[in-house]
Amino acid sequence: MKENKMHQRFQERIDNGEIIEPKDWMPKRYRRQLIRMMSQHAHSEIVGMLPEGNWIQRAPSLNRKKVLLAKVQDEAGHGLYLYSAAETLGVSRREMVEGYIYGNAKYSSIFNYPTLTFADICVIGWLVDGAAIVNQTMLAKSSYGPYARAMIRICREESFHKKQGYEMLAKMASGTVGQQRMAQDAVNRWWWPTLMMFGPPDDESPNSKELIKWGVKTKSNDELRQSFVDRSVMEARAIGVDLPDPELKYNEDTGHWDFGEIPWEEFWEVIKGNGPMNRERIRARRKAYEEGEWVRKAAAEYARKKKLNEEKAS
Ligand code: FAQ
Repeated sequence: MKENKMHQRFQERIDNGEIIEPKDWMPKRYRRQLIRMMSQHAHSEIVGMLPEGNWIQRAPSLNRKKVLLAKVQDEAGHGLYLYSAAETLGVSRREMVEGYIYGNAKYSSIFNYPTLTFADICVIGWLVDGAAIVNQTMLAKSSYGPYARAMIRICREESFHKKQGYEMLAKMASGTVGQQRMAQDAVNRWWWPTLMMFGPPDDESPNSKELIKWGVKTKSNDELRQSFVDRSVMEARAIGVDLPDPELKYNEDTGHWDFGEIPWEEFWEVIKGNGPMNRERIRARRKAYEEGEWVRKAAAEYARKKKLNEEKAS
């Protein structure tokens, strides 16, 4: 079949809601876009362990410590499913990992902010996992089978993460005056960076049009951001914290909450590598990667010997 016929057939499959599997024909650009997006997503899960990991030893009780430890382990698992899903597109894990550790592949801007108090851990669960769920629920319907399937389990776990963060924040927001201040301060610092997680505004998002045409994304960055703002307003009110935006106002005509201007300059600086924690995050990941080289070598050698023994025995 000629190349343009194959493109046409591929688009028909997408438009009919068919799921694309690894061995199916796909345009080179579809494959490249998925590798970019899925690997960025995987890196985000792994780098995302750092701000929370910072508080495991300082969690205020044994129970809080156990929950946080389990959450951070879940994020590692998400990174691994996503790397495995991306490998089905013919890229190696080493290539992907080295792409952000030594190259300029991206990971989510949100993980370049510091966690200053334990309230930040509560807010990450509520807002950051909450935003991730809004985005990932959409991706669970993505046209690429391995990505969509990975999202189903990830969303279930993120949903638990969100609830535990919200519950902890609710407790803090109804605690002593000092605790209430700590909770509000964390909300003030994380609110705008969380809105940036959804990506630039639609008219400045070069990838959205193509990703939507191919059913990888089914909603735009702004649509998802709006849906997150709408649900967060109610959740904030219910536990008595304020969202730091004087322009938040319910719009009777649209049925949505209007919000103020996002500080986009800050977003572009963070994704260029100039956020408060970018350098430290990369330094930490590079150190872990280099210190783990012997483990990867030992695993490869073990696999080689095992295969050799199996061949001898057969
Ligand atoms: N950070 O054209 P668009 C989590 C880049 S998981 C950094 O709009 P697209 C779990 C974008 O890559 C969080 N870079 O791009 C957790 C592109 O640059 P490129 C991660 C960003 O792909 C919770 C350029 O800007 N989730 O939190 C960001 O259509 C708690 C132009 O942008 C995912 O990765 C950003 N925020 O839409 C873990 C979900 N936004 O690559 C631990 C999958 C944009 O052309 C603790 N990804 N850029 O050089 C997506 O849904 C999409 O890729 C978007 C961006 C929405 C992130």
